[in-house]
Amino acid sequence: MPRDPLIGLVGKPSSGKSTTLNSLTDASSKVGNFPFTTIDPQRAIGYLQIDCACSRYSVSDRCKPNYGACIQGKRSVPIELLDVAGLVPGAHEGKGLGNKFLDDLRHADALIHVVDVSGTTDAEGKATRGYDPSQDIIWLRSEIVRWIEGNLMEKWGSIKRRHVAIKANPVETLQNQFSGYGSTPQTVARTLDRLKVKEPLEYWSPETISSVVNAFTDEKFPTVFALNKIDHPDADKNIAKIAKMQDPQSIVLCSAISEVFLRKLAKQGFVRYVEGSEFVDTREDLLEMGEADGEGLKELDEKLKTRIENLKDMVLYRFGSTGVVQVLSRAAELLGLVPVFPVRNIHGFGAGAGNDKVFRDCVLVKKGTTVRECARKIMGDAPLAYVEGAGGVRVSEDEVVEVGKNDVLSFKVGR
Ligand SMILES: Nc1nc2c(ncn2[C@@H]2O[C@H](COP(=O)(O)OP(=O)(O)O)[C@@H](O)[C@H]2O)c(=O)[nH]1
Ligand SMILES: [Mg+2]
Repeated sequence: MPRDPLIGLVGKPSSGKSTTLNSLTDASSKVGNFPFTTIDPQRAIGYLQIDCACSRYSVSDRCKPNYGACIQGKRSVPIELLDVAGLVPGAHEGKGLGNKFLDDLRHADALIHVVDVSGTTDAEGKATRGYDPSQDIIWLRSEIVRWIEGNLMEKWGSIKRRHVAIKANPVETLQNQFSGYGSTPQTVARTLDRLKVKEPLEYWSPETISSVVNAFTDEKFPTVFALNKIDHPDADKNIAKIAKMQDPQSIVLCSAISEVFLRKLAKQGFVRYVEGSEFVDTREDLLEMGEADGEGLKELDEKLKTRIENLKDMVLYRFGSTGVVQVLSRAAELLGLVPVFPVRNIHGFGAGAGNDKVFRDCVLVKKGTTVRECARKIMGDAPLAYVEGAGGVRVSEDEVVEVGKNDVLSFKVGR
């Protein structure tokens, strides 16, 4: 049964992982309650913003998610996040309990590497100035690769002998070793396809093994770089350097602390703030524009006013938002997550008789997931009679779900 996707936050100490996690999970009351908001200190539920199926069928006014929220077709879907703290240079050799933290990483489907681009923390997270954060991207990646490679090389002799003795194929042999990282045979097959390795596994050189581990790391842990602390004056030059090294698709600029601050002010009634947007309005702003809503907001003292103005200048106006919501969306994009909407009634999209609320449920699955796998994930082992898609047409269980295709499904149980 496919698990729910899990996104891991990695980064050196003090890069802003916990702040980013809080900024993504401290959802305001409009998002409603999810039963596992805090699972343990390292795990939390974030909200991924997606386009809801309700807008496609013009029923947004009746869209009432069981979990998360949907406002005019923009839906916040709960997604699990994991704060993988404690990664420092040397972690793969056990430094700073690094092995334990790398172990946590096994469960993640994608990573958000939170990078402190202010240059005010060194590789170990200690306060400094002028540190080059592009180094963090290099060493952190290398810790993960060396950890996986080390685990593999420890047993390479016996892995090889077994491989030859049972005439296994390389996918089987590697999958045996990589299943502990949550790999599937498909992950391993894609890794080997990409490299086009020709030699039989028993003759692989250390260089070949290294490139296999590198390619596997790319397949198993697609990574978004959250360049955090863009509110800091030294951030620009560091961002420029990293932008030259990395695929632009993998980079998102953010200021986690700004998002936390704005959400807090909104909760306390000082500003009106649309989470993840560039719009922050104070009482003064609203009253000036003749919006009576302004009356509902509290007065700001000079200090708060200045802080908000600075935040607008340094972050919102320059970058368009605090960026944290995009960090999560980008990770979901890399993973190719598809929102699937199970409904009981395929014509009304509701939960059943006498219930006019629509699209109560939404589950996130990885790209390439079949209708059968969705059914198992949602219905468990209940025997499936048939599946209906939008318009009431029968859908084959072998079909793959995609955004806009086979993503609204009604599972009919029975023999
Ligand atoms: N200037 C600035 N500081 C930040 C930002 N995000 C986090 N910090 C600060 O960086 C420090 C470390 O943050 P924390 O989230 O605890 O880092 P962690 O060790 O990676 O979990 C704290 O003092 C935060 O207030 C940001 O966006 N801008
Ligand atoms: Mg932390």
